[in-house]
Amino acid sequence: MLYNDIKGIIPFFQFEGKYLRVSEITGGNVNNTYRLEYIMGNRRRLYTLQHINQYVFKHPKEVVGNIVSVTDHLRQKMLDLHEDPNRRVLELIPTRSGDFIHVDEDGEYWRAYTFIEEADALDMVNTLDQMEEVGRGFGNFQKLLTDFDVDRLYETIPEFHNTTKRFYRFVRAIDEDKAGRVRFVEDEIEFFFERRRMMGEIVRLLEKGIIPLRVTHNDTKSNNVLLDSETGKALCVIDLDTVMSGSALYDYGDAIRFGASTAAEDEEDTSRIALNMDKTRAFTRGFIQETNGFLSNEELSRLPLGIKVLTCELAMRFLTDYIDGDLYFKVNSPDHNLVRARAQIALLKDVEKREADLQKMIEEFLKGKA
Ligand code: GN1
Ligand code: MG
Repeated sequence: MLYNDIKGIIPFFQFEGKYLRVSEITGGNVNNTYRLEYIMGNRRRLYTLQHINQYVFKHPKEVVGNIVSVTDHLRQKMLDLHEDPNRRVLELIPTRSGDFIHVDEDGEYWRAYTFIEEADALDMVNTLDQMEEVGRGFGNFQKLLTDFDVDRLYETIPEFHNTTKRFYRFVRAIDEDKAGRVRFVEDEIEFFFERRRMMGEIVRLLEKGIIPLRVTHNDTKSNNVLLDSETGKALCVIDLDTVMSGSALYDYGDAIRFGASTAAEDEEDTSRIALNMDKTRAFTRGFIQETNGFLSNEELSRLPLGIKVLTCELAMRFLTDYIDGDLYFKVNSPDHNLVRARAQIALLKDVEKREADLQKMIEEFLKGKA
C-alpha cells in the first residue's frame, strides 16, 4: 500500500490541513514521486512528495541546495519582470525543523513541493502548439538563468552529459560484464563504437571554447514543463535535480529526442520510431524565440548536433545499465533497458537520415524565414 511508504514521512513536513489520500506519480525513471491530498476547511491542498534516489544522487542535500538557489533566483526574476511567480516557480515545502529535506531513520532522503494544479505534464506531446510551448518553456528557463552565477551550483551528477567519459564508462561495463549480458548485445555495442567520435563533439566544442557553458536544465523531457490546462501556455519548469552548467545543445537535443519522437521512449516496435519534423520545427520555434537574443550563432547553428549527441548518449546509458544489470534506471522487466536502448538507437538512425533537413530548418529560422 502506498500509504505505508509515506506515513512515517509526512509528519515531518509542514503540510497544511488534514491528510486525505496519496497516489503515485509514475513516469520518472529515477526518483519515487507521490501526490498527496490534504483538506483545509473546505479547500483541497495538493503536494508532491519525493524520495530521492541515492544511487543516482550521491549528495541529496546539495541537490536540494541547488533547487533552493535556482527557485529563489527564478522567483526574483518573475518579480523584476512584474510577473506573478505563483504557479510559475516550484515551491519547496519546509520540514518541521525548517530544512527543505528530511532524512528518515533508514538514511533515506525526502523533499516536498506544492503541487501545481490545473497544469499538464505531457508524457506524449499531442499538438504542435503544445510542442512550441514546451520549447518556449525550456528556452525561457535558460533565459532567466543567464545571469545566475554557475559557481553557486553544486554538480549533482558529475560529468552528466560528458559523452566522452560516458563512453569510457560504457567500455568498462562491457569489460566487467557484471550481469553476463554482453553476449546478447554485440550489435548494439558495435553501434556505439561506430559513433564514438560523433558523440564526443559537444564536449570537444566546449573544451575548445567554441561554445560556452551555461546554466542548463539537462533533463528536458516534455513532462518537465507544466502547461496551463486552461491556456495551454508554458507555466513552470520542474525537475530541477540536474540544473548544472552545460551546453544549450543538451537542453535542445534532449527535448527533441523525447518530445518529437513518434513513439514512447521504450517502444518495443522499432518500426514505429521516427523523428517527427513538424514537432521538431514547433519546438525549435518556441525555443529560438526565447533564446535567440543570447545564444551565439555557433550554438544556434549546431542545435541539430544536440539531437544526435543526446539521443546517442541516452541510448548508450540505457545499454550500459542493461549490461550492468539495471542498477540506475527503474525497470519494469529484465529487458526494459535493452528495449529503451534499441528504441533510442532506432530514433538516432532516423535523426541521422534527416540531418540535412534539420540543418536547413535551423538556417531558415536564423534567416527569419520560418
Ligand atoms: C531520467 O527520472 P527522469 O525521467 O526525470 C534521467 C534522465 C534521462 C531520463 C530518460 C538524473 O530522468 O537523464 O534522460 O530518465 N535522469 C537522471 O527518460 O539520470
Ligand atoms: Mg529527471
